Amino acid sequence: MERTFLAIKPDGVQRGLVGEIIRRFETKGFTLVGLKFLKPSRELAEAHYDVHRERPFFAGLVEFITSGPVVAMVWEGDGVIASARKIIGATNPLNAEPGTIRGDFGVNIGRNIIHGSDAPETAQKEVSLWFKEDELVDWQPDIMRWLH
Ligand code: 3AN
Repeated sequence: MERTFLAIKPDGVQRGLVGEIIRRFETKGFTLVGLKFLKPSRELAEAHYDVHRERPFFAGLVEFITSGPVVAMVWEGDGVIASARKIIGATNPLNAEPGTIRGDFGVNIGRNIIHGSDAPETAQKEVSLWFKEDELVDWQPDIMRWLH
């Protein structure tokens, strides 16, 4: 089953959007298999954004992502990588469609609330960068079990 890495950035946490964001992925039908709340180290942040190392915004991006707590998550489901990117919306919140997380809550490209892996290779790399294998839980939702 496909997995993706999502992280609610310090602005999303500070603005009290954690519950709202998790709700969107839960109600879509994806399954949460890993969750942690942490203030990322500089080393972790630089490894995560390694592909952007040469970009002018790299230093500011690392500064921002290490400035406060982040909700790091792994979600599972059919097509979850591409679907999560749609739910998140365009990188620049001013271009993101209403109904997407960035379209509904974001204004600034440097403060765009949430990160989502953009492809299977990056998803795999980011999941193993942020989580140890034994921090991920293998389980299947079984709603009927609680209703009968
Ligand atoms: P996305 O997060 O939509 O995959 P990327 O991978 O192009 O976007 O960029 C990674 C992060 O770098 C973005 N989430 C954003 O916070 C930051 N970023 C991208 N472009 C800029 C920019 N022009 N100025 C400041 N920050 C940027």
